[in-house]
Amino acid sequence: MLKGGIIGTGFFAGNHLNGWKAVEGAEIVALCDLDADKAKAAAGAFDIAHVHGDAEEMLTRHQLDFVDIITTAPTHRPLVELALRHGVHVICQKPFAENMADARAMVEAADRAGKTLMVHENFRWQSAVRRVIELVRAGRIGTPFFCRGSFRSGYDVFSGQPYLAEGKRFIIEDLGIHVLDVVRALMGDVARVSAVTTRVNPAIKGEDVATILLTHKSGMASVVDCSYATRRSPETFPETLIEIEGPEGTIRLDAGYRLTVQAGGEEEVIDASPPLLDWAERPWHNIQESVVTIQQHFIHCLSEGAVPETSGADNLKTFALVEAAYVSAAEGRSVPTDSIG
Ligand code: NAD
Ligand code: 89Y
Repeated sequence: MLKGGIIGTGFFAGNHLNGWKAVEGAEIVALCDLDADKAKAAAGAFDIAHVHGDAEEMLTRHQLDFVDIITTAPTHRPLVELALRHGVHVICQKPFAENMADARAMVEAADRAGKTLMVHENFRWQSAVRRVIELVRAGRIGTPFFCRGSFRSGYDVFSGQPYLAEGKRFIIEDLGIHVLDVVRALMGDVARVSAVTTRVNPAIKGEDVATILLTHKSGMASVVDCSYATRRSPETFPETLIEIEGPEGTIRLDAGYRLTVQAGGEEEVIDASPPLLDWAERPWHNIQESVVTIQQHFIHCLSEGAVPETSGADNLKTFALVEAAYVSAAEGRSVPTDSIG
């Protein structure tokens, strides 16, 4: 049984704590938050014996195998480096960093320490998205030549996560990063990025609409579009809609988790609704089930000595797309990914 510690017990941490209860091969033995009240409340709710107000104290007092960092991006690098100095493996929430230099430094530090560093990039682990990835990887539509990943919503994310309204950057860094990662998982690595962004909501500081064209290294193209300013019915938060086309057919993940596979002259329509775990709440349940799946993947990789699919090193390639999209939107040009960082 691997022993884990949680760093950060804010808005999203309850999902991680619920998730860890279901994961085989790991248990959370301690948690910490700078806010003592939040830490105590989480420890009480999830029956965690050891509560700390400081991550270093937690790491010193307990013989942990790993930490799960559930804080926002500005604290990731110091906390990841602290954990690595204490010789533990790390799973860290997205966005991995505030900039490419910090992201690279964390990956290098993990390499030097000989520890596993995985980014909690969970959207590609949502069961409906995973089905699309598996169908494509199995060759069901042949080598894809086009993909669209789309996340359009008017859901109020700011009341739960007020910091999202305050940053200079918003939707690409917070949400588009997931869709970019899913499209990378489906279509492969990216050579160039072009993006157009705008802010519709006057009450926030960053962009809430982004349309991004990716040119993959294969020469094929994808579109990633995301919006938190979309008023439409049905409200699809937090679903990522996908269409992907190959020479042998097309796969579509539409609103309501309706998965349509048209290939080899046949059509199959599948209800790919995620399970509603006993602690989960609609509409967050697809994100919540993916938390359990990615945590189980992390523990599986630690047990087997395998490299996680969304390792820190892998995530550098997704993070570069975020950086390139912001440069493209600011400068009105197509940005080669190898010019980033
Ligand atoms: P939050 O601000 O509500 O919580 C973060 C907590 O970390 C706070 O309680 C804060 O006091 C604590 N903290 C900060 N620095 C600390 C330190 N040095 N030591 C100990 N505790 C510290 O944030 P949140 O909404 O829970 O989001 C956390 C992260 O999760 C963000 O990066 C966000 O993007 C991400 N997130 C991911 C998903 C997903 O589906 N993957 C969904 C929501 C949020
Ligand atoms: O922070 C975001 C995430 O990762 O998933 C949805 C979210 O909570 C709001 O955009």
